[in-house]
Amino acid sequence: MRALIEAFGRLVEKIRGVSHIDKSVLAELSREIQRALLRADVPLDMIKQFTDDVLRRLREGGPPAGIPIKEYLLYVVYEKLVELLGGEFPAEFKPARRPYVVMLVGVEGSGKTTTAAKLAKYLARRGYRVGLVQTDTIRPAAFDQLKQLAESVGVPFYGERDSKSAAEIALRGIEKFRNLDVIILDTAGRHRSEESLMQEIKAMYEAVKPDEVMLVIDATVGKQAAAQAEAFMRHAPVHSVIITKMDSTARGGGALAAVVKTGARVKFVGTGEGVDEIEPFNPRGFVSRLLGMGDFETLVDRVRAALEEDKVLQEVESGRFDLLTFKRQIEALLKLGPLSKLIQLLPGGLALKVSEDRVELSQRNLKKWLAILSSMTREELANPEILNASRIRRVALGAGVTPREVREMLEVYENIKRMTKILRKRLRAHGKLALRGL
Ligand SMILES: Nc1nc2c(ncn2[C@@H]2O[C@H](COP(=O)(O)OP(=O)(O)OP(=O)(O)O)[C@@H](O)[C@H]2O)c(=O)[nH]1
Ligand SMILES: [Mg+2]
Repeated sequence: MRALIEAFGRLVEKIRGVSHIDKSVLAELSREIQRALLRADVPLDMIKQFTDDVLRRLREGGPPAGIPIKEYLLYVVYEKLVELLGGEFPAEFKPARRPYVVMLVGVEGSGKTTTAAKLAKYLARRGYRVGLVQTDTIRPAAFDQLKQLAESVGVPFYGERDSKSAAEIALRGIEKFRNLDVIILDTAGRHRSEESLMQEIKAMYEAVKPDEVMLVIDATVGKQAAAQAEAFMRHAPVHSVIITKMDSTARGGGALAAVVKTGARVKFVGTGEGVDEIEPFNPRGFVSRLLGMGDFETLVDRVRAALEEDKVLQEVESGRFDLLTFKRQIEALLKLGPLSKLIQLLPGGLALKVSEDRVELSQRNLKKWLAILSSMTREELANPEILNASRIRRVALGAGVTPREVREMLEVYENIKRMTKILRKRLRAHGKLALRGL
């Protein structure tokens, strides 16, 4: 993981040093991105796709006004990395019924037994009553290993030292723990062959019908994780994946990306040998750490708000400016602070006129307007002219303001709308921040 952070750290440094964008800067960045992803052992086709995507994003449009080019580059790389690792999803573990049976599967030494104990502790801490069942009848030490781990994390254990059938042990374990919330089944990883391992897993799956099959994959296999996941998927459904040993390799990123590509969902990552070293996997958090920035969310929010503003400007430019546009503009303004481009672009005289109308673009006013706009229907937002006295009363009531305040806001909107003609001319003169043609 440290080597991975270093590789991405170099990329971030390079981006921070960028002062302008041209072909050679893009080529250099793209090489640095490829180096970092190769280091992480991301599959080659994914690397190619990734850099193509990033470059396309940059060519499609430069940074929105007000956002320095390097911040925009960081934003694009960050967003694309999050996407590569599965996008935005909450990695929640929610036992849908009781008892909820989790079956851990994986090749020999991937970390199943350790992970079973980690998961048990993680869930017990969150108030679930958890039981651990050892079904590994092949490795002689497996029984004691999990029994001791269960004791150390303080959850009940079930196992049968001399039994031969894994499925039968599992069923008796589930019966014994039927009053608990979550039952975690550990399985054998050592087998004569991959085929016999898969056959046992298949047989056990069919006998036990667990609620969730979790595949445990060692991060050091890197992009091979995809083939491993697919092999298991051919024999039993894989509902979720845990990637272990993230602490001990630079290849964890590649393992994650490769697994995501198979369509499986990574729910947890293991980050050490200790029973506490497990965490829910969350692409945003992971990428923030990778890029070594704690405050990424603010950067992302700022760039998103600025992009939104650009979109509003485009709508103004194309002559569309209804209350929906106005509402989105206010939302963007609230994120960006009061120095909006829209206001900056207002012809001086008109800006003055706006303030003469007692229109103060204070945060307080913006919030009030947002409340007013939020109590309008979509129809009203798209067709402001239908807002008659009774509709205005209803909107005022919904927003907790007076009808007069609603009318004031509508006046401001009308004013700005009237200005859009002039604004459109200005925008054309302003030019577009095009990176097209690179
Ligand atoms: N550094 C590190 N080591 C881990 C992690 N998870 C497991 N290990 C180590 O990996 C080794 C194998 O772990 P086990 O839990 O016994 O693996 P297993 O899949 O149960 O192995 P078999 O039952 O033989 O198939 C042990 O030395 C663990 O301490 C992790 O997240 N980080
Ligand atoms: Mg084991």
